[in-house]
Amino acid sequence: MLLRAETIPIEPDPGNAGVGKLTEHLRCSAFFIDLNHRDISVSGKVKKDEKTQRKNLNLYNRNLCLFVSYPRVRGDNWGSGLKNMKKIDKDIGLYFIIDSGFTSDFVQMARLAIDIGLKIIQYRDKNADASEMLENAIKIRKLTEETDTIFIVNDNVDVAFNANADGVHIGQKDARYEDVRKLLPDKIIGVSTENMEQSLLANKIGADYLGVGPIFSTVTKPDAAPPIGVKKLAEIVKATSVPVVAIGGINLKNLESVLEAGVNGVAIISAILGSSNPEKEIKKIKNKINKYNQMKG
Ligand code: TZP
Ligand code: MG
Repeated sequence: MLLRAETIPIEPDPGNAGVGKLTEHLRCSAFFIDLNHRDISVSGKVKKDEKTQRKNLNLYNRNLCLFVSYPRVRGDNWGSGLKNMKKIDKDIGLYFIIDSGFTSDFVQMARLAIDIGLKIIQYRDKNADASEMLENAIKIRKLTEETDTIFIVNDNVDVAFNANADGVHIGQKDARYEDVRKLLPDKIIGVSTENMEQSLLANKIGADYLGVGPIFSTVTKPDAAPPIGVKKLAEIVKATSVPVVAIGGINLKNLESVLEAGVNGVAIISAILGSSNPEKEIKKIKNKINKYNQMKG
């Protein structure tokens, strides 16, 4: 299947970092599409050696911005996930983030999470370039495809699109929600928020869920905002209507205090991936959440 690619000049947009980043991602999308469909290449000829082709296309992408036509424009549902669309509900539980800062065993971790029956996993990779990310995301997609586990890609809209993930999670400095929604009309879009104001806005504009935090201090995200604590978290839960997933420094010890805030889910990285036995840790956290929910009726 081919996506139409047009060349348009890159216009630096200092006023809107989100859109700038999105443009970068879109360029990558076109790059992958070219690689996947050998009948397109920069010169119009099919290159035998993929390495050479990658190099040429990288060079090409540095000079040109490729604009990719998306499902609505194309009038079909490619990339929209319609075939096996998963929706997020209020009972999220443990939202496990498979983070490249802690593991490179993405597939193994995804398999663990699926076998344990987690509702959502996210692939977060601050080390890989978009091509590596896409390769990994496609592998995780394959695993999650026939299961009930929702698969979310962090940050990279193009990777989520091209891997046909169930959704994407964007932060305050990533592409803007409105732009992402246009590109991924039917997918789940989660938005990170750090305070009440951002949470109310994300809730209002239609985010499918909020990732609120950090709740406690965390070493996993060095550029995270100051921790907001569970009291502020509870206020945000009360003031918003979409599911709230708490994130940042959550572990078995403080888990109950986070659940007391009324959240729909808890996103965890280091308490699981930094432990000697991630499987055991996931099970313990899941059991604790289940017990809490049963107790609360
Ligand atoms: N966003 C806010 S805090 C955070 C992210 C991605 C890191 C969460 O990791 P951890 O190890 O569970 O504190
Ligand atoms: Mg982000």
